[in-house]
Amino acid sequence: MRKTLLSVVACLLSVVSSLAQIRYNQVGCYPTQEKVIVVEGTNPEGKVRVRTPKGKVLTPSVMREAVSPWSGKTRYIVDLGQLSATGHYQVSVGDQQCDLLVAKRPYQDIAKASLRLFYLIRSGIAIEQGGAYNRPVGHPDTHVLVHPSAATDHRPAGTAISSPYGWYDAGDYNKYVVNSAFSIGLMFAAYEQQRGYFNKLNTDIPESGNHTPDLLDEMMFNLKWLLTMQDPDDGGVYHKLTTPNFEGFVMPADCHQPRYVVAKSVTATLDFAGVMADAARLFAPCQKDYPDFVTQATEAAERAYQWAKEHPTAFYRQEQLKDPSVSTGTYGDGNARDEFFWASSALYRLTRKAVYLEDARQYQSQRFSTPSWGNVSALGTFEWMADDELRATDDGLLMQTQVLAYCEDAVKEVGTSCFQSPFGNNPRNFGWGCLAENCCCQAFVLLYADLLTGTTKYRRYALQNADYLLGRNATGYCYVTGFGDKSPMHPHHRISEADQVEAPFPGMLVGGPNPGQQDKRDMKAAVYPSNYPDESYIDNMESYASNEIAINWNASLVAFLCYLDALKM
Ligand code: 9MR
Repeated sequence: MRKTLLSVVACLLSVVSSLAQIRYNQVGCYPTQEKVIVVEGTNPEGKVRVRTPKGKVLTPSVMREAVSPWSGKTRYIVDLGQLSATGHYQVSVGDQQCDLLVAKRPYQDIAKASLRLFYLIRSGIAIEQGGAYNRPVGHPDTHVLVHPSAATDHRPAGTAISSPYGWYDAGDYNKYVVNSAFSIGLMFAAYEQQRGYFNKLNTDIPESGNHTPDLLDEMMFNLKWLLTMQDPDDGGVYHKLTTPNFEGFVMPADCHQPRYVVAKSVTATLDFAGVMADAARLFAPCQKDYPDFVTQATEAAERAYQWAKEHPTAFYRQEQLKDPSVSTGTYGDGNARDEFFWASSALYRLTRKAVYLEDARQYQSQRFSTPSWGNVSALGTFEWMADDELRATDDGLLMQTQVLAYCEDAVKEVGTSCFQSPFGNNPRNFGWGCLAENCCCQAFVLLYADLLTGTTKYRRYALQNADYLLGRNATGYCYVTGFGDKSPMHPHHRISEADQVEAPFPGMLVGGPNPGQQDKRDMKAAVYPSNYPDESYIDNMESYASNEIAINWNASLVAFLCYLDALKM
């Protein structure tokens, strides 16, 4: 009888413990970073064991519980303690185990991979330094047609122009000015506050041996393309370079649809002006490698801005395009105030012309918001924060207060959150591209705020978002390809799907949980496993709304992870 009871209890215990799931940062932690795991499924009190690299066994307790406001699931938050010696820690809860790495530079490899990804997605050249990911040239874009929506007397519809290079935007093969300019702008903002770090960062690209930092070389590959998107006759900038419809899942060299430049837009033109002004300023020390660029970029930026002033309501309206109609990404935006703010601020920093300062003052925002392709006002604020003269003005001081108010608001729910992180506590945190636009960008701003004010106040919270991103979350995914023990294998990324390599390109951040599920009706086989905001994710190549990759998302990953790696704490 006793034996039977014992075996029933043992059996029950094993069921309970096998339900326990450990959510943890699968990439690694700094020695002085907080080491928290989250256990789901069963209360692990008394069952958590940590074997240190020296073989000592620790028995940490549950710090608190939190119930998910939308799924009702209970999460147990366990602080493992300091664990400050470097090495591998074996953490177990019942029969579940994981390996937590503590290292001096835990984010070094993943930070580098996040930037190197941009090399792998270069268009118009053969990839020859990509190892298993080498591929022949595709999309030369030396014969791109002017779409009727972009026609002028000088360039009637059907005129062929050359518009090579640049990065592919995302899972698709098109090149979009709004997103390209934003991505570079964000990485420039990161670069400006951490030049020492970036000047040493080597991403093994063809330009690594020149005199320019690799980050700037990589940006130049896309800037060269951006310059071709400006109409030389009037200074306006085409909204995008695109095929009429998305290509199939084939390699670049196998794509043969005609490519077009389509309508000029005020948002693309202002983003172009902002990023060219930044580039003209930041490439000034790189004349050896890029002798004519500063003059060219300065002129291009000023002309673009002028065009935008003359066409303030030229918003991109894809539904109006015909002969052919176009169904690819829109990057549509009906408000250009934030783009005016960024572009005029960047142009003022470059030229010190009063007219740009007047405009920047007029267009500045009332509050700081997370940088995104659709709202670039943060990039304008970063211009003010990085410029000694602007930062010290009344407006500059006000903007600094707004950044700090944003940070305070971001961290206020950490103590009651399910995953001990600023990101992920509100259903609105989740959506298309949320891991970049909300998680990484928020963390980047927290680290940026520390640099700005000379404190270390917010780094703890930024690191918590890293924990979330890299595995301490509701799905248990480390959302960056090639890192962690459970990471996306089937991103919505044409090259990764069509090449003969099983693993996707490393260093790609997927969009992440998206309860909007806008792709649901297009998915033939895949089915979302859950409708809960933070679990609405599927690692399937059909899922463009939760599992795509994109340059703006990887730009936020670069900004965030490189700052983390630069902390060296
Ligand atoms: O990142 C964009 C997201 O904010 C939008 O909600 C979504 C739908 O318009 O489009 C996303 O951008 C896509 C672009 O339009 C085309 N290339 C792939 C991009 C990532 O999904």
